[in-house]
Amino acid sequence: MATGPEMGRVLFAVTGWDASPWLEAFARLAPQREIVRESDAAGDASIRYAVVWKPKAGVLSKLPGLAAIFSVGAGVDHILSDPELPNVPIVRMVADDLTDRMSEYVVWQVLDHLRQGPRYRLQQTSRIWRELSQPVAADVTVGILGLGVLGSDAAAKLATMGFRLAGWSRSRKAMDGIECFHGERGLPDFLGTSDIVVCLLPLTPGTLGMIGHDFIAMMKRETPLGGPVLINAGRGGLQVEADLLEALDGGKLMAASLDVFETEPLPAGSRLWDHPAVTVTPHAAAMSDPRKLVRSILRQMADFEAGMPLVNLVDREAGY
Ligand code: NDP
Ligand code: OXD
Repeated sequence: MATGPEMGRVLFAVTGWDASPWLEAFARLAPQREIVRESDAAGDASIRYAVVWKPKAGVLSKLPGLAAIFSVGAGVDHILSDPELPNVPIVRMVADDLTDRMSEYVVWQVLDHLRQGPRYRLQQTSRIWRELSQPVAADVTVGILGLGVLGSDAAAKLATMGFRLAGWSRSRKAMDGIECFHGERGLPDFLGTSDIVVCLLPLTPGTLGMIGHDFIAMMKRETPLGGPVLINAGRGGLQVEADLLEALDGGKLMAASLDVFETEPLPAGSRLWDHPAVTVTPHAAAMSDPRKLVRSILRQMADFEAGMPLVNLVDREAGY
């Protein structure tokens, strides 16, 4: 393992997150590794790594010694959007802690819709005592957009509860217990079979704005829940919120749980906030916990310095 001067310095640059628990974790787990903040970084050739969330455009291009970029999140759209992004490997976050948290969110929201949560909450506000029809999990197909690290784990956890499962990915897949669809041509059949659609897709040029009018028109109309349900914890850039609201108002979409939005924070004036069929969470489906994630970032840096390859690399061409 490298020590002293061979050990690369690290730029830590996050926008919109509290940096202090991350800095504390770095200091506790690797006191010998120097962490540099953005204000001191420009032109520093001794910085070999950047650990980032939504880094400001152009910051990374000013690091002449940069060898790798680490995303503290699973998604990397916040990095790839930099027009001056240097051509170094990008490592995205893959960690059991993050995966477990996302699957908890997905199971929570799927069960809430299965058990008529949004309607019971409305009834409660009017003191209405009325039992609603109640399908069981085995009557309901949950379709997962994105069968990657997060989508496949959420599917496995939903399967243990008895849900029927469908999945959609870019490449063809065969997965036990999941009816798999892929590519643009597989989307209509996937949507036609899914009662609850869960989006765990990355934001790429191929997925931008895909959950809009045409997508909703392809969703299954007759479902055991009374209509189609959408859960989006992927990225807000995938959804067209005006089209979602129109579909919710017109009953084409029965309900939606949204964790991510076109603009974040969700503007106070958005009608999504108080739509009775919408559950809003503030991009909190799976938080990145520094106590769990810093260790794995440091391990990769040490492995890299010992000559081992980086893992969980982003395919820039594909955009994720
Ligand atoms: P992965 O890269 O492991 O999986 C991505 C999946 O999406 C793959 O199955 C991939 O297909 C599929 N995919 C990508 N592009 C397309 C396309 N154009 N058409 C069809 N399928 C496509 O990512 P993760 O599962 O780790 O994470 C998914 C996303 O979840 C992240 O990118 C991030 O945006 C979001 N996220 C949100 C969080 C939150 O708190 N709300 C927290 C963490 C992540 P294939 O298998 O063929 O490559
Ligand atoms: C992520 C996120 O990409 O938190 O990990 O959105």
